[in-house]
Amino acid sequence: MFKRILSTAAIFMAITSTAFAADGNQPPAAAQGVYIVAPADGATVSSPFKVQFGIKGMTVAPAGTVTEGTGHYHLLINTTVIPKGDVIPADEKHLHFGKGQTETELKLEPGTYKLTVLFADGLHKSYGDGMSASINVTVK
Ligand SMILES: [Cu+2]
Repeated sequence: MFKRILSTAAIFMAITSTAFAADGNQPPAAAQGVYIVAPADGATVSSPFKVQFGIKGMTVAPAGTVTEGTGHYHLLINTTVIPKGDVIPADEKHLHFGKGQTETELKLEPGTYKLTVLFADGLHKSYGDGMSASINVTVK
């Protein structure tokens, strides 16, 4: 009986320590990624508003030359991620920041939007899902 309680306690501790490790303000496990610094996911904003991008594990560089480990940001508005290796179109739903900009001022009509940052190489070829991140915002 006592032995059984002990092993239950050991399992419980193993579970809780795993939970702490996953949860405790540590950087995510992935070595590379992009994210939207601002606005926050779920935010309500007034147009125009500033969108700021962030990256880890790769470097921002102007478009034109292809250098491994570098690329530039794209902002996708209410649309899906371009598959890895495909060239990102340039239109009103796919904005390129080919000068290496890390933020932009966005002007949108009132409504709800899904904003996706997508990183791509110097020839605008998508790095795919793993180098993208989305938020939802409401423009009032
Ligand atoms: Cu581009």
